[in-house]
Amino acid sequence: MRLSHGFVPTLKETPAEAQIASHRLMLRAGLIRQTSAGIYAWLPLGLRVLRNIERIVREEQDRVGAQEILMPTIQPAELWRESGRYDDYGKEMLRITDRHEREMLYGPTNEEMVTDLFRQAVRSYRELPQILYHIQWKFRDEVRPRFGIMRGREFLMKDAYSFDLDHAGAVVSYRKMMLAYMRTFQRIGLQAIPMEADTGPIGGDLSHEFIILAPTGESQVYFDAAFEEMDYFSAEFSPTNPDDLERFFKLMTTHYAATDEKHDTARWDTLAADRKREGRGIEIGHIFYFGTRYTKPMNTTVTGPDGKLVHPEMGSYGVGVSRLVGAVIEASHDDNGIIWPDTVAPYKAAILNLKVGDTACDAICEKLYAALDGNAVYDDRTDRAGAKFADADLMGHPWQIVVGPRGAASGTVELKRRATGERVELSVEDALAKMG
Ligand code: P5A
Repeated sequence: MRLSHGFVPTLKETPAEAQIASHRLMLRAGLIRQTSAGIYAWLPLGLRVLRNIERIVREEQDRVGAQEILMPTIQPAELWRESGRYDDYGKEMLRITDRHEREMLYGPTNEEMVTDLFRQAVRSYRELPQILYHIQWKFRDEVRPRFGIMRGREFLMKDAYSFDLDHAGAVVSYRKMMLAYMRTFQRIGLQAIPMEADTGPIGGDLSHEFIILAPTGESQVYFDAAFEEMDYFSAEFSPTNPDDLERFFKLMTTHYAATDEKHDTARWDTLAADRKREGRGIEIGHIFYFGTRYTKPMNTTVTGPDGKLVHPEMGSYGVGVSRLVGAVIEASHDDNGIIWPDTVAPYKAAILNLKVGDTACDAICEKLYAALDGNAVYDDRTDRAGAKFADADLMGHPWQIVVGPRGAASGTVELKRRATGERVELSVEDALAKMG
């Protein structure tokens, strides 16, 4: 992207409505714009980050054997009457009436719809387990949308749904998803802790929230210091090996970790004072096991091994894909702007031409831009150098390549790593090689 013609409306001033760093920086770096309360348009830089996160989420879902589908955003009220949630869901549900006076709604989640798809297609226990997921926009008419895309009304969620013959099978699916989630978060550069959590309007009796610590987080959380010391690599556990799954689940759930609603003061008090940690956290994912909560009322059965009809056991598993963009920024920024982890950065590098119009500067910049093959932002604007440095830091690309007239004359550029501030003077070729 050439910044002179890029759609990147950066802001010099801090927007008054933004209370937390990620919201402030997303507006200032031109990633998003609000279009209604709690509803946002994604601009080119923001959308590239969203797509990168989505891709990682998708790869890790596929790796544990989940199958991608795409369900619509608009759902018939009828399905929600069957499960009994239509009236319970209250004002958070955006209800719509079509021209034939049919009651519809903009989906806040898809348990009912996926159960309906399943019951039409699956007949026998031999076809189980099934894990289906999609990445789709949701709408929840939140009372207090705030913090930008962190608590929006329209937001992008990855939601997966598992169907198993019995409790033992459902537990395996639950563990697979926990593993997929921890792998996803590690790849995005986030240290998440699975915490025992409430099931709320989804229902069920086993649930974990995935929390990253941040002073601006909306939940109060309590956990054992063991989570700070854990040194494991989630990719070493195989999702198809039951022993690995069990070992991983134990590792994640043996030590105390709970959100406010599930906090058990009696258990907490058995922990030594110097092992207690508490703070604020951001919920980036939430998984649920709820057995036959939907398959029973929705009359969903398969034939079991003995020929009798059984209600499959379900779980559902959500990741806030759009919320993750904000969460990454909360976890990785400084006073000057965003510091994107390599895996989700909108572009790998920013090329800063300090003297647009200078033959040597222009030639080197064009060469770098071509070599980076669509993975660089080229600041070819005629602004002063100070403004370019500030914008590059604000946008947070992992590398900055500074091309000034003095270096250009001798064929060198300055390569800066955004995360460390480290700078080195290198030839064009060496700079490209160093970025890998
Ligand atoms: C699980 C998948 C569910 O809806 N049904 C399908 C279950 N769970 S949940 O906890 O309610 O949501 C899952 C994740 O979505 C994100 N999220 C939000 N992100 C932005 N703005 C919101 N208003 C919002 N509400 C939920 C969270 O990351 C949550 O963990």
